[in-house]
Amino acid sequence: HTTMPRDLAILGGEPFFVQPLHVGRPNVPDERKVMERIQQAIDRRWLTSFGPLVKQFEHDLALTAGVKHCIVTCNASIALQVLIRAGGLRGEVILPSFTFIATAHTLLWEGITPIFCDIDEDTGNIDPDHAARLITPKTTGIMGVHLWGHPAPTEQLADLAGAHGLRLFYDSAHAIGSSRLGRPVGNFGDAEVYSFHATKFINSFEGGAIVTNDDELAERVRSMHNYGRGEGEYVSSIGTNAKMTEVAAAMGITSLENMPYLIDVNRERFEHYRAGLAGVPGVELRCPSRENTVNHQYIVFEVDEAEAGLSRDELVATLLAENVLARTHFHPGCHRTEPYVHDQATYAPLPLPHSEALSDRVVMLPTGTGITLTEVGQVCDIIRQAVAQAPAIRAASLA
Ligand code: T4K
Repeated sequence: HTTMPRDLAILGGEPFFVQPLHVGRPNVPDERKVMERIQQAIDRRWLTSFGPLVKQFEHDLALTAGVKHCIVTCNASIALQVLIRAGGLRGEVILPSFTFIATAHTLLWEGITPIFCDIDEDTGNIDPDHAARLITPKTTGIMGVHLWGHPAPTEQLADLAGAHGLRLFYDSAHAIGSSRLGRPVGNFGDAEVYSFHATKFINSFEGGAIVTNDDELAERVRSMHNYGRGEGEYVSSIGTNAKMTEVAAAMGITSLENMPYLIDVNRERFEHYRAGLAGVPGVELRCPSRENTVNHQYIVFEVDEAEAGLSRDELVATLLAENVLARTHFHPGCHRTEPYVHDQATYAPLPLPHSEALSDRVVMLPTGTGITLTEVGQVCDIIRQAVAQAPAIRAASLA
């Protein structure tokens, strides 16, 4: 790599990067195509409510995932709320604590008690054996999460849900383009929800989608995301406004056209990080398990404090000082976050040692088109140098 020997910024040097490197810097597809599509929408005077771009985006997504129905929405949080209602969830729903807070909040927002489950530390995903121990007479469903785009143990979860007559949904906000045992995400459980927030590798500025192979559920979702209306003015149920705009769909369609290229970009950066971090004591890049093919939209490594000589937080502070805006998703876990932290007996009736341990070790690094391969190498060099100078960094952070 090109990094010259220098003082780390945390030890008094200049930040290596002048411009900050963000986790979640948007991938922007062919701008000309996006603008053309937006111009067409304006020319048509059809800006939202099931316009041609929204219909095309739904069609393209369904085709990509090989799924029967797709309903796009204004974001994934509202999509989860609509799905929770349309799917008839109530009482208690089991979900991993180690996820973005939206997975839990959307349940609570709908008057459901989220019950936090532990994870398998190797995969970061929900542990079905632990989930089984959380089932009570009030349980109506399981909300799995394909964490960081790595598909959850879908076979065991399907068995568990089937054995107890539970609904099985997936928060697939991270996982479009990933697959498990050759089956694309979008086809698991009763329905799945994608996110197209600007920080996701496929984005529509803001946006989400519910995908399902269940005809009846799709019809209810479609109605509820449009104020509970059916054909014409007929209202069949409670509903909300979760519709996507044509501008968002223009970005979404163009972004989705780019997905194979973006997965290559992500994979290339992942391989570069893997090579660059190889052999750094106490630093381990998280890799997909054998069953899964992943979109690599998140680069996550773990810090073993004893081996690295630095805590996760000391290493993050070192990176931030260099203008590498590393994140610690999803520290500290939903059960240790407001409002759940105040009533752990209700929300986390069993201890969650694996979620707590992993959430204290993870660091998320920049990837996608927002970082070059040279910069990836430089970020790795900073991490290597930080571990080599761990005693000095520790002394500086104690001073
Ligand atoms: N379920 C899961 C498992 C999720 O992870 C999420 C969302 C959801 C459900 C809900 O999906 P949505 O309702 O959002 O569709 C972000 C995102 O807002 C959120 O979508 C995402 N997950 C979550 C993990 O992260 P922030 O607050 O950390 O992102 P933000 O806006 O601070 O941006 C991160 C970095 O990216 C910053 O350093 C700045 C940079 N950035 C950001 C934006 C928006 C840019 O350079 N340009 C931009 O346009 O939450």
